[in-house]
Parts: sequence; structure tokens; C-alpha cells
Amino acid sequence: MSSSSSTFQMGQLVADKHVRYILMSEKKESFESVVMDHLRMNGAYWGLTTLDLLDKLGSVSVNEVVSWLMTCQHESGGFAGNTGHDPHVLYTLSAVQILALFDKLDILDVGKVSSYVAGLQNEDGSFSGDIWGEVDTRFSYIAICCLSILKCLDKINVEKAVDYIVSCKNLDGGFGCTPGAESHAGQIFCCVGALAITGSLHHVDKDLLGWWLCERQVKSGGLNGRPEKLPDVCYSWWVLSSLIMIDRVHWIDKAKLVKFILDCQDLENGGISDRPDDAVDIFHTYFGVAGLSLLEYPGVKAIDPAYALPVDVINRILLTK
Ligand code: GRG
Repeated sequence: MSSSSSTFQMGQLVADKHVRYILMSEKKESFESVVMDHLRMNGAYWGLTTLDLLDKLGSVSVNEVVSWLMTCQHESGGFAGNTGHDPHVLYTLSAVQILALFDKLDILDVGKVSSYVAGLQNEDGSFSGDIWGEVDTRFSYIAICCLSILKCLDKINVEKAVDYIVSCKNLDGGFGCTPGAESHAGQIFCCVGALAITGSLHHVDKDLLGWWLCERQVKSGGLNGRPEKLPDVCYSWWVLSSLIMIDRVHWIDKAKLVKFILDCQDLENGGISDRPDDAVDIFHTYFGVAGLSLLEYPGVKAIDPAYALPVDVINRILLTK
């Protein structure tokens, strides 16, 4: 539980405690490790990116992480959430992002990974998440982000991929997971991010979407994911990154959001929760720190709003041939 009201110093990021919390959550016997076993690849991406944003990536063994990560790759080229599980684009992007963080993309058989991802594109331009075929704009983003990092976007039909995303745009300016589905901040991040990476942001009605997104801020300063819902630290990422990509971030009260995120810290044991006084977890710890990064909080490295990786990592990849 977080101890936000208190004897502790208010309004400060307890970075060292978050670093210790992340390093501890790797310990096998923790509850979190057990429940996250099947999506360990995502957990590793959240934890390692947070460490890098706090300039502490050096505290983990690169070889240990990379050799475990490679045990998760399948013959198809896709990655699973952990050793012995099935491959899915969700984990394939996390694996690629982790290798990007460590500057280890060269150990990948890029042709194989990119063929796996490209092979999930459907005739209408949409993407399935794996061989079982579920379609969602999350998977469009993941495929586009992953192939862009691997410099293989030419393996898919980008025009059709963009057309499909545009077909998921709603009258309120937002986007859903499939055509006609309700606008949701998480899906908006995916659609806006994919459009940003492919240079297609002209398809977004920036004022209309900016209005919908800035209305996500509630009294406490936190953001929710859609109307009438509770605020949650993770929307500090989904909403804020989208607002930045469409150049409307000045439409929210940034200071109030910083305070909301800081109020969700466990000041004693580290970690960040969804809302003040709830239990912390690695997912919200990442999105809290990433949100603070977008808010230019001192001492936190800058993160790229479209690729969800530190700006220096993305520059290293995109600025080299
Ligand atoms: C690299 C950052 C990054 C992402 C990869 C997986 C993915 C791409 C994006 C997921 C986008 C998404 C749908 C996020 C929302 C997650 C979430 C908190 C869902 C909860 O939905 P509800 O309906 O919660 O349970 P609300 O807040 O609406 O009550």
C-alpha cells in the first residue's frame, strides 16, 4: 500500500526506491513474479525501460536478460511472453524494445522477426495478434512500431494499414479497437502512434481529438481512459503521449497531473499504483515514470511518445543506417 499522506517528503519522485522495487520484483518468489509469469517479456520491458529513464539500466546484467529473452523466440520468428509459451506480437514488440534499450538488435535475425510480424497483416490492412487471428488496432501499432525499429516497414502494405486505422476513427475524433468500437485512450495511443510513425497524422482531427483527450483530466489531476471512468496512472501515458503527438499537450493542467502521479507512489517501499493508496505494480510504475518523463520531470530521461522508448535510444536507431 502506498503511504502518500504523510511523514514522508511530499511532491518528490522517490527514484532510488522505485529502482530497488523494480530490481526486487525480479526475485522469483514474489507474488508479482508468479502472476506475471506468462507475460514476463512485457514486465521486463516495463521494468527495464523505467530503469533506463532513471539512468539505472547499468544495474542489470545485459547477458542474463538477453540470453533469457532469446529462449522465448520461436521458429516462426515471433517471441513468447516467457520460455515455453506461445508467440504473439505483444511480446515480440517488447523483445525488440528490450534489445533496442541494450543496443543489442544485431543479435536478431531481422528477416525472420520481420517476416513473422508482416505475416500477421490481413487483406483489409488490419493485423492479427497471432495465429489465432484476433484483430485489434493495438496489433496495428505494434506491427508498425516493431517494423519501424527493425527498418522493415517495406514488408507490409503501409497504405492499407493506415486505411484500416482510419476506419476505426469515431465521430468524437477518437479511435477504437475495431471499426465502430468505442473510443478509448489506450486505443487512441495505438492509432495516433501508428499514424505518427508512418507520417500519416493528417488523418487526425487534432482539435476534436485534443478536446476529447483533455476532457480525460478529472478533479484530482489524474486522467481517465474514457468518460465517467476513474483516473488511473497508466492514462498519464496513453493520453499524454497522444496529446503530445497531436501538439495539444498544453490543453491539460500538467502540474496537477504531476501531483497525481507522485501521490500514487509507495514512498516507503517504492513502486507506483493506479490511484493513491492502492497496491503498486510494475505496469503502473512504468507508466507513472514514463508520464513524468513526458511532463519533463527533473532527473527523468526524455521518452519518445510514439515509440515508448527513451529518446536517445530511438535517435541511436533511427539516425543510423
Ligand atoms: C509499447 C506502450 C506500448 C504499448 C504497446 C499493448 C499496447 C501496445 C497498447 C495497449 C493500449 C491499451 C488498450 C491500453 C489500455 C489498458 C487498460 C488500462 C485497459 C483497461 O480498460 P478498462 O475498460 O478500464 O478495464 P477503464 O479505465 O476504461 O475502466
